[in-house]
Order: sequence, then structure tokens, then C-alpha cells
Amino acid sequence: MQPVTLTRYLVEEQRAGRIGAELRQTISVVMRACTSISVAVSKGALGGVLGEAGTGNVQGEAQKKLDVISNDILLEANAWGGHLAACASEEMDHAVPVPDEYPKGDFLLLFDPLDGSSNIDVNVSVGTIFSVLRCPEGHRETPTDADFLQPGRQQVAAGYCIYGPQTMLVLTIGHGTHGFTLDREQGVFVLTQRDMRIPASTQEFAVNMSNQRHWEPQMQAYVGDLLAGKEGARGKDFNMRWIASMVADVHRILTRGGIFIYPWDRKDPDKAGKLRLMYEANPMGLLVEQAGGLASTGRARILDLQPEHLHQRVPVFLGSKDEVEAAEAYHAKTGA
Ligand code: P6P
Repeated sequence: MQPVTLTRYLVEEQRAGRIGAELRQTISVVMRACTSISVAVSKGALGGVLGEAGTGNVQGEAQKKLDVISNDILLEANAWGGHLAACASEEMDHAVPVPDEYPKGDFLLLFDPLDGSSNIDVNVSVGTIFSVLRCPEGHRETPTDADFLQPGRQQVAAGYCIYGPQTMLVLTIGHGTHGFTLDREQGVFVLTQRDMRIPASTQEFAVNMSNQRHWEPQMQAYVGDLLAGKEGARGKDFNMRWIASMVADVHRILTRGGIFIYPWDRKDPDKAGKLRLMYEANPMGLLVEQAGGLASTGRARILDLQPEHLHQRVPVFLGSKDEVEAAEAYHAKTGA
């Protein structure tokens, strides 16, 4: 039987009336860009692409060469893609409208071109995260940052491509979350995990414990009880994983469950956490909720948030439904 490729999956979804031709083609353009990024990432030192680019981004972070290369690959691919009004990226201060000389469309594409890039030089999995929104009516010719400020529930597609031992693209168009593995010899993504489901309960959490002293009391109480194990309030032992690459940690959770946490910490209180709402928390939140999990700030569901600016940061608790709800219960207590 012929394998179901991502291209075939998207055509079948279009035939079933679940997406239009323009969104199908937009996702196909992102897929091809991710294949190019996978080639660049896998070359490592042989491609002269490791190390710093010598530039910084709007986040105040030093850019890796591959951050810039990946961002350029996505911008160039989508300029000719023909169905976008504008792109926005972790690596760019403001949204970039598709230039007038290129074909335009009604979608807005956001991406973190290479999330986890601090791991590149030590050969740990990294990935591209992307989110697709509709451009507000009448704004196609003059899109601005404000047009992107839509709650995550309004995403029409979201996904990531993880560059690990396998290159995999995980996608939702609002009808489940599905995993596609890159067959490098054929140059196609093949459906290998249809309808990924996150178990409701878990005994595995992911957080950077070195920030523990900076957390608010409710977070300290919650993690303290995870660490107390079966002798503690939770009555069961927990394991911990932290890859420090969101795409890799979330992929593990989509594959076997768990809870991923990047909470608010007082190291930089006005940032409200490290992760960005528009092109990290929202796309990952949609993928997780489409797989039966939950995505929360600890006090509100991420996909319901009304964004205030393009590079807004939020606390993130996502993964197994029962565990995210348990974390929310701790955060509902005033003062812990
Ligand atoms: P820390 C990578 O830089 C990233 O944005 C996410 O991919 C990852 O989950 C997090 O930051 C890691 O943060 O503080 O552990 O380095």
C-alpha cells in the first residue's frame, strides 16, 4: 500500500473540505522550507553553520548562524508561496509584509525558525515552530503587527519540525495532531503517527529546576509535591526530563505524555516567563490540545489569551490534561 505522504494528507483534507487550496499550499511551502533547514542543520560543522552569527535579535539574544539561515529560508520560500500577506518571526522586530512584486494571499505566518538553537553547537535536537492565522479582511495589502494579535484559538494551522535522529513534522489543521517522518531518500514526509494522543495522567515533568528559587510560592509548592513522590501529597513518584529545547520536550510529551513547564520567575518579572506567546506557546498549545492535552499559563488557558504585542512572553504549563489541571489547582491558591 502506498505510504500517505504529507502532500497526500493535505490533498485528502482539502477533498474532505477541511482546508482550502491556499492553506494546503501554504503548509506545503513551510514543509519544503523545513526540509531545507533540516539539510543545513544536519551538516553541522561540515557546513560552516555552527556558532554565533555576530548579531542579536529583538529578544536581546545572540543569534546563531543557523537562526539567521533558517529565518532567511522561511522568508524566501514564503515570498514565492503566494498565499501570505505577511510573516512574523522571533528573529525579526516587526512583521514583514510580502513585497509588492510577489503574489499575496490571506494568511499570516508566524515562526520561530530554529527553536532551541543554544543546543545546536552540542548536537541536541532543535526545531522550527510555525503558526498560521487569517489576515483580517481588507488588510492583505497593508498588514501590520496588530493584525497578528489574535487569540491562539484562531490559528488555522500550527506545527513544528524537529531536527533530531529523525526529522519529523508534526501538524494540526484543527482535526487532530499528526506526525510525519522525513524520508530523506525520497525527499517526502510520510505519515507515521496519525492522531497523536496525550495520556491524561503522567508521572513525568519537564522544568529547568535551576530557577526554583525564583518561582512564585504556588509553583514552588506544586513542584515540591512532585519531588516528594509517593510519600508526599501527590501519592506517586515522578520522573524529570529537561532537554532545554521546547520542540524536543513537547515532542516527547505528544509521544508519551508529561507536563512541560516554563513558569513566571522573578529573574525578569516583566517578561512573564521566557517563552513567547505568538510563535511558541500558541502553536504548541494548539497541537497539544488537539492531542487531548491542555495548555495553560497556570491561571488561564493559553489559546484564549488576547495577545498584546508580537513578542509577548507568557508562563507555559502544557501536556497531560490531569497534570495541567493539578498545576492550575496549586496556582488557584492565594499565597501557598
Ligand atoms: P532554559 C530555547 O532557548 C528555549 O526558548 C526553549 O526551546 C526551551 O524550552 C527553553 O528556551 C530553555 O530555557 O532556561 O532552560 O535555557
